[in-house]
Amino acid sequence: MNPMRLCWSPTSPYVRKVMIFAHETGLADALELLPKSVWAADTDIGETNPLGKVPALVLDDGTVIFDSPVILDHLDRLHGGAPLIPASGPERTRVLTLQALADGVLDAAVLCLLEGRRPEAERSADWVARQQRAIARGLDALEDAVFAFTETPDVGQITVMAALGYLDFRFAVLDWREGRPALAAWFEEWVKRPSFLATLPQDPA
Ligand SMILES: N[C@@H](CCC(=O)N[C@@H](CS)C(=O)NCC(=O)O)C(=O)O
Repeated sequence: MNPMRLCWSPTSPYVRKVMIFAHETGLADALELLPKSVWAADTDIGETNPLGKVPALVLDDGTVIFDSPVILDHLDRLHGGAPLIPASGPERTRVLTLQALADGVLDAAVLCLLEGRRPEAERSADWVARQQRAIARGLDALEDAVFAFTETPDVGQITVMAALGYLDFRFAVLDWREGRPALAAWFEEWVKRPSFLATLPQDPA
């Protein structure tokens, strides 16, 4: 059987989310990593993912799946442990909404990062402020959501790990912990997990 191949980058928080999931479920060794520089002018990522984004997962039969929620849904059916996406009911909806919330915080943070990479004259302070408001509201909603977090990881909490890890990596200046003590206390414990430590982002040299 061919291994699954993951279009990967060392700094993408969505890739990290997939890798945290893989470590938590014992699937990390089942993934062959294909490094992709999605922002390079000559990137070939579009030959695998028509949207030109990582992560994308090439299955053993050559089928390509994306984006990260779909990849996690697929991987959740491949490991032998308890599912990290609840099968049904309100708990499934809560966990998937938590994933969407943390993904949305990430989307806004990535938009801020990209705006900062545009030539100065083309940058919009209003656009950045709009994204920063979305990040702040998303974090406030996460602070309110912590009471329902469980002792074991699920796709929602894994996405929160990736999102908060990304804010620390790229936006330490936002000081997201300020005014969000429950979220900060939760994260302080969860950064100790081997899955988090094994997937720390690194800017390429
Ligand atoms: N919704 C997607 C987002 C993926 C995404 O935006 N990846 C970024 C890297 S952090 C990317 O490859 N961007 C390239 C581009 O937008 O052209 C997911 O959850 O997988």
